[in-house]
Amino acid sequence: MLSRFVLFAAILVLASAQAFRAAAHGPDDHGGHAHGATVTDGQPGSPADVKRTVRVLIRKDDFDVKTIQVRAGETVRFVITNDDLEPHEFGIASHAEHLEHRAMMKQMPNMRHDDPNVVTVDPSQTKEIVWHFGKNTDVEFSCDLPGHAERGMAGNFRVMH
Ligand SMILES: [Cu+2]
Repeated sequence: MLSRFVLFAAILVLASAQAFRAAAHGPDDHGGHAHGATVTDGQPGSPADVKRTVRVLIRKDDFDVKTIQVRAGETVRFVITNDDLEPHEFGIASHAEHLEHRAMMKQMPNMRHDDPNVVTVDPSQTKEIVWHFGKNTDVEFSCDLPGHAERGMAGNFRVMH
């Protein structure tokens, strides 16, 4: 029974991780994507293209910012520091992708991320994401650990054209 559960869990993680990671592939991959209209129109950025750094502080179950303004086509370095006493995530994705990722994290609450668009940040730790924004305005950041976004640990990117 145990091994069957582990196998099932592994398949679930693989399937979900692929779905979430699809967010990182950029506009060229949209054709094969199953999310419909809401797909993150962005991709991992190159550090050489970074002209702006945005610092995000996590304290007491929340981010210190609720809206981050970016320009379409801009590459931004996010430096995320966790001043809380428990781990949190900072992830960049469309609304639909975040919902999907939250459902996965409910099944696998201990799963950790060091992906191009989502990182797990331990207490007192700082991590970075370099992200190149596309033109799509449906881009949000949130902590998708169980219950966190639902309690308000989420915010929007305002993509300026
Ligand atoms: Cu959190």
